[in-house]
Amino acid sequence: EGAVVEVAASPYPYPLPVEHTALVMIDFQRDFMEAGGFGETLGNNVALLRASLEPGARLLAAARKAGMLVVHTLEAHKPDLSDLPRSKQLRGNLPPELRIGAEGAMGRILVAGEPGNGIVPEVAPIEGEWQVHKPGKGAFWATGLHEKLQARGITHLLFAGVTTEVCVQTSMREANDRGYECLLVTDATGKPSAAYFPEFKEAAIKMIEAQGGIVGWTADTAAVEAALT
Ligand code: C5J
Repeated sequence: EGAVVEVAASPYPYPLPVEHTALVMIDFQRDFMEAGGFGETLGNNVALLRASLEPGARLLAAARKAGMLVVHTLEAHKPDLSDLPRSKQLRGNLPPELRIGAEGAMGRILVAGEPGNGIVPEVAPIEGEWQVHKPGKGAFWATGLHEKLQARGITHLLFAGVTTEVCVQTSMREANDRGYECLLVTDATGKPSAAYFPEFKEAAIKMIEAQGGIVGWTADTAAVEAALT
């Protein structure tokens, strides 16, 4: 039931049932996009991700206008770090003062409620949009997100956010295995020249589309906007 529009996508057109589709904005957090956060402590050039913000904001506006459900995820640990596996805490071989939970330039690194853990203003959530704290890279592990989407009748997911090669790709693969029809919005995850690892991003897009869309579809923001208007 309800309107179904078609997005010009790869590897073939993507039917988008507006009332049964959610936009999932992955981890547009200061911890990944600004200096002094988790992304930078891992040695990344966080400025490279900022190209995702303009298309991300346009996509958000288009989804809101169409009345679609919007879900924002945050990679965020509880202040007592009870949801932080030891393996994740120690990964990277960083000194204790740079690990998750340590005090950084924007508060405790990757801890819920700290300034650095918040979503950047360009794509900030508004009243009524879901905010999902996730302890892992994927949005479906230990979050209850699948059950909530099922209860809401959501069958289709559009993915934007950072980083394509880690949290976006993990979440999309988790969703694909749970039966969702997934579409990666390529420029709203940073243009190919704007990822922590541009070559990983290009490869991620190819992996998704390959074999007849084995993980789902890809399209740019303009294609989604055109379908929704
Ligand atoms: C990472 C993320 N890269 N949001 N997190 O650790 O992609």
